Amino acid sequence: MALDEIIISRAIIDRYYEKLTSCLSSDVAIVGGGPSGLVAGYFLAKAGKKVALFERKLSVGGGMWGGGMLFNEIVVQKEALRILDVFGVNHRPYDDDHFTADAVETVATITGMAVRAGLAVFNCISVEDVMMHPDKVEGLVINWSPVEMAGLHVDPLTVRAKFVIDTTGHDTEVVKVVENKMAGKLDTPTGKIEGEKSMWAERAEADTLVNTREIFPGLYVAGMAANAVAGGPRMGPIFGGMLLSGEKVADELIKRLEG
Ligand code: 48H
Repeated sequence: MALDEIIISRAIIDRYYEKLTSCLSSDVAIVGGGPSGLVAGYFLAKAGKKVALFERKLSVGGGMWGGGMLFNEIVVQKEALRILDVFGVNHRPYDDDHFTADAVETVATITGMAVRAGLAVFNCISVEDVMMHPDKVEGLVINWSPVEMAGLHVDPLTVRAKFVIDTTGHDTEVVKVVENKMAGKLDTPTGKIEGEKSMWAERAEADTLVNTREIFPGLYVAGMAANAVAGGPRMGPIFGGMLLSGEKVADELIKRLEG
């Protein structure tokens, strides 16, 4: 065995460079590695699409790790169990309508399978803007999260994508950028972000699926962001809607890419 510190460094730099340069142009760029983004990434990658996911934090998983109020169990409704089954995540019934799964197992398993399917995950990178060629979102403007956190004046880099998905959760960060720069042009009743409403789990879960769609040419919303943009309610720590939303946006984009 002959381990060399410089080869270790070179191996990391080369491999990362390979991964990043191969994603300078992709079919789909996903912003936010919560449950909806990870599930969307899995199904797109599984279908053979080139797909990159950018996550601001060091770890993906978004709001799923903490279950409800840090009790790390999640609730999933019957309709979404088939998605847990795709990943082989264990679940058990609590009553006829509510099922539970371990939050840590769920995030770790979905993440592992998504990366193995071909999803390129870039953690610790924040999306700060979009690339837009006339009136269509065509990519993302990215920078290291620590640069953003330190408030350093460092110019970003840009990646191109045929479609972008905003899965940034409650904050709808990508849609906010588009709203600010293309006043009144979102596909919502007011042309703006309608804003998330208070808790109503059953309604919110149904709305999440309906609201998962293209909100501006080239820009889709999924997960919690879909409801926040459309003015739907929040749902609390039930995650079936997030999983189904990730599947729906992937299905729609696979059709668009192949159509
Ligand atoms: C890079 C970014 C940026 C950025 C944010 O919040 P998430 O878990 O998203 P969803 O929609 O998949 O799941 C929502 C769920 O976790 C939740 O909050 C629920 C069900 N709430 C109900 C309720 O009533 O409260 O993940 C979003 C991810 C996070 O990891 C962020 O760090 C990341 O997006 N992110 N990544 N660039 N600009 N903004």
